[in-house]
Parts: sequence; structure tokens; C-alpha cells
Amino acid sequence: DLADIGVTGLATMGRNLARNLARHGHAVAVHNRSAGRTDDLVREFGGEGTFLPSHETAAFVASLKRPRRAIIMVKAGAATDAVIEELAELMEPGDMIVDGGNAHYADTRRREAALRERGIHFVGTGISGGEEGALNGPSIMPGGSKESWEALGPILQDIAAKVDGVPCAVHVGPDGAGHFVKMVHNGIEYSDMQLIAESYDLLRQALGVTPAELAPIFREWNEGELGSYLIEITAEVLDHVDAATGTPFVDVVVDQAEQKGTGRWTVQSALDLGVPVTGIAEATFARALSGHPEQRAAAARVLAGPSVSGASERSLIEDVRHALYASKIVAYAQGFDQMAAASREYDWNLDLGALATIWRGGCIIRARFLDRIRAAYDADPDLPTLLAAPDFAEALNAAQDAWRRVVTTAVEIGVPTPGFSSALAYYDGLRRERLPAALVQGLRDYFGAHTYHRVDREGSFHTDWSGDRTESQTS
Ligand code: NBP
Repeated sequence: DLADIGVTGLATMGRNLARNLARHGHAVAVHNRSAGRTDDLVREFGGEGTFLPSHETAAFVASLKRPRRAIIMVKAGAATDAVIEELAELMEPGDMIVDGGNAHYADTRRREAALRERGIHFVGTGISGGEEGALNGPSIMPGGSKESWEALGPILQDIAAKVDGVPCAVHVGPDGAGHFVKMVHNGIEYSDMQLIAESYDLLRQALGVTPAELAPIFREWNEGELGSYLIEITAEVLDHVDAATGTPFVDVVVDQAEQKGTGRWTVQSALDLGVPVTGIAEATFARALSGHPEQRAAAARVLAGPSVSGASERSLIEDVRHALYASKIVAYAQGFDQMAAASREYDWNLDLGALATIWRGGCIIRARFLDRIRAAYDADPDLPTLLAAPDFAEALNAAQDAWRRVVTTAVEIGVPTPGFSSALAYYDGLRRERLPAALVQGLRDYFGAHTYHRVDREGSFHTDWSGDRTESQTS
């Protein structure tokens, strides 16, 4: 008998994905470069379903039903290229290679184009939810051809997380669309975590409370509009006490946040697309700042903080809740703008509302909030910005006074809140009728004759700044 689908690369993610497939009744061919992992999987979990193990790639490919469907779960980068080439050599037109690793979307576009030439469908797929999601239901974001989705979609929807019975897996779009959307998902995850960290830091410093005293506040927030997996686990982490020292767990962890690079990719892409993703950028840079202990030590020795230390009122808690929610709306609005811009750039025809739906379960940013994004795009698919959707505008208007107080307090007591502050600046920037960009244009015309447009006439203009300052129309 042949397998319905195969998984090659059986480290944490691949092994759990293979088990998930098997548990759903799909016969799974399994393979790994070093045979030990394949044998371990079958020995430990063989009873969970039908596994067809192979030690050689040729045998693995031969064990698949046609058209063949093989998922690659190996280290992103050169390893992925090597495995794709091995599989493609052994496959036939109409077969499908799925890359479930964290590939850069530009690599996915390149690989898809190369394999298309050979008649093989290449499906770059974002898979979110870590090892737990891979086993029990991830959020799945596949890119690739319509034909490949027809053949793979039912299996992927089968093993994906479900929310209200709806699977967290849709066909995102062609070529690199799936990996792009996964990248932005990760960027948004960075900003969500940064905003939570700022909330914790500001409340702890301003109120002089312990992490354990903050845990119930997050637990309470989790019951309202902020309800989400990340808020839920924040309460757990803050409550945790280090067994060895008896001190709060957060106080024994080195305060340098690491990154694997998807946040950086998101910001790099946003710069190319010209989309301000300040929330994600600030979160990425905040991690970078944390990772420079020598600079921090040198600065801490000589740079002064504010003279006021003033204890804040308990009302700050409710203000921070508002600031967190408002800043979160901004970060998501920016991320969705980036996906819309990429969709135009690459002709992906992304359905933004559907993307909100597949992030509702299985992934790290899962939250009830995403239902509101879905509703906003359902009501108006051409929404210029999520900030202008009636529900979000109302929430922002209700939050903005508190948000300003939070940023003011943070500035006064010297607690850095780059996420809150930049989100508020973005909010104020977008709602301004006139921006000082007009002055920037004037300066550019002065030093570089870069020309400007007028508010009252069509065309481009230049002022003779070094001469008699007369204006001429240049086009
Ligand atoms: P790793 O990223 O740690 O990769 C280990 C796997 O890659 C092993 O199966 C290893 O085989 C295989 N491999 C390597 Br390394 N080089 C190879 C080569 N040249 N040829 C064939 N196989 C090779 O595994 P992971 O943490 O399970 O993640 C798999 C993918 O899923 C990655 O792209 C990752 O970014 C992505 N991802 C991970 C998570 C997560 O939470 N961990 C979440 C979402 C996505 P070996 O056993 O023979 O060394």
C-alpha cells in the first residue's frame, strides 16, 4: 500500500506533523536524513496510525501515491534547497513538494518558479504554533497553485486547528504568498510581545508591585477584548517562581531577547514596500537594544534618569489596558497594510479577512480580536486602514486619552515604551489633516531641486531658491 502523503525531516516539527497526519487517518510516509529519527518515530508513535518509514529518499518517494505529496520539514535555507533537489529528481510532473519550514518568501518565489518549469507544484507553507501546534492543530498558510491546493487543501484543513468548526487553513495565494503571510504573522507576534512587556514593565515600575501581583491583572485582561493566548501565558510566566532561588522567574532570566530573524525580515520587506510597520520595527529594535549589554552597562553608569519617581495611582492599570489594546490595533493595522501592499506588488490577490480567520487558532497570536478584523474586512474589503473600521475607530477614540496618559507617565518616570509611543505617534500622524511633510518637500526642493506639488494646481513646481525665488512649473 502507498502513503497518502509524506514528511521528510523528522525533528521536532516534522515528527509532530507526521503524527498529526497519522492520527487523522492519513497513511504517512516518513523519512529523515539520519535514519535514527525515522526509526524512533515509528518505535515510539507507530501505534498512532499508519506510518511507512524509509531510510532512502528514493524509497520514500516510491512509497507515495500519485500525484505525490511530500512535505519538507528541515532547517530553512541550504538544507531546504538540497532536499527539494533530491525530491524533484525523483518526482514526475504533477507531483507536489510542500515546504513547511520558515523559508524567506523570496526563496519560495524562486523555488516555485524553478519547479514550475519542471512541472512540479511547489507549495511554500507557513506553519505556526510551534511543536504543540504541529501535533494538535497548527495554523497553516499555504501558497502555490490552485491545483496543488485542491489536492492538499482537504488534508491540511483536516490537521489544522479549528475555531467554531472552521479550519485555520486557507489557500493564501500563489508562490511566496504563504511564507510572506507567515512572516508578517511572526512580525505581529513580536509587536504583541513587546507591548505586553511594556505593560508589565511600566506597571511594575510605576506601582512598585511584584510580578506575582501583576499576574491576576493579565488574567483579568484575558477575559475582555485583549483575550488571547499571549496574555494568558503572560499571567503564567509572571506567576512562576524560580525553584532554585525562590525569586520571581522573570528576575532570574537574562534580559536579552533573542530572535531567529522573521521580525527582521518583516521590517526589511516593509522598507522595500514603503509601508510603515513601526510597531514591528520598534519590537525588533527593542530586542536588538536588549542584546547589547556592554552599551547598556556603559550608559547606566553615566546617564541620568528623571528626578521625579512619583508613585502612580492604581488607575494606571486601566489606562495601560487601553494603551495596550490601542497599540495592538495599530500594530495589526500596519501588518495588514503590509500584506495588502505585497498583494498588489506580487499580484497575490490576498483575502485579508480570510487571513484573520486562519490566525484565530493554532498559532501564537491567536485571539478573539481576529474575529473583529475579519468582520471589518467583511464589511469593507477595500478598507483603507483597519484604524478607520467603525469598531476599531470607536475603540481607539475611547482609548486615546488613557493612551496619552500612559505615554506621558512612561516619559516622566523614564520607562521606555517604544511600542506604545510609536503607535500613538502613528495614530496621530494618520489622523492629521496636514503633515509637516510639506516642509520636508520644501527643503528637498531648496537643496536638490526635487520639485513639489501644490495644493491648488496640478503639476510639479520648483522655486528658484538661490535666485529671485520665482516659481516655475516643471511638468
Ligand atoms: P530544525 O530546523 O532543527 O532542522 C532539523 C532537521 O533538518 C532534521 O531533520 C535534520 O536532519 C534536517 N536537515 C538538516 Br539540519 N540539514 C539537512 C540536509 N542538508 N539534508 C536533509 N536534512 C537536513 O527542525 P525543526 O525545529 O523541527 O524545524 C523544521 C522547520 O520548521 C524549520 O524550517 C523551522 O524554521 C520551521 N518551524 C519551526 C518551528 C518551531 O517551533 N520549532 C515553528 C514553525 C516552523 P538530521 O536529523 O539528519 O540532522
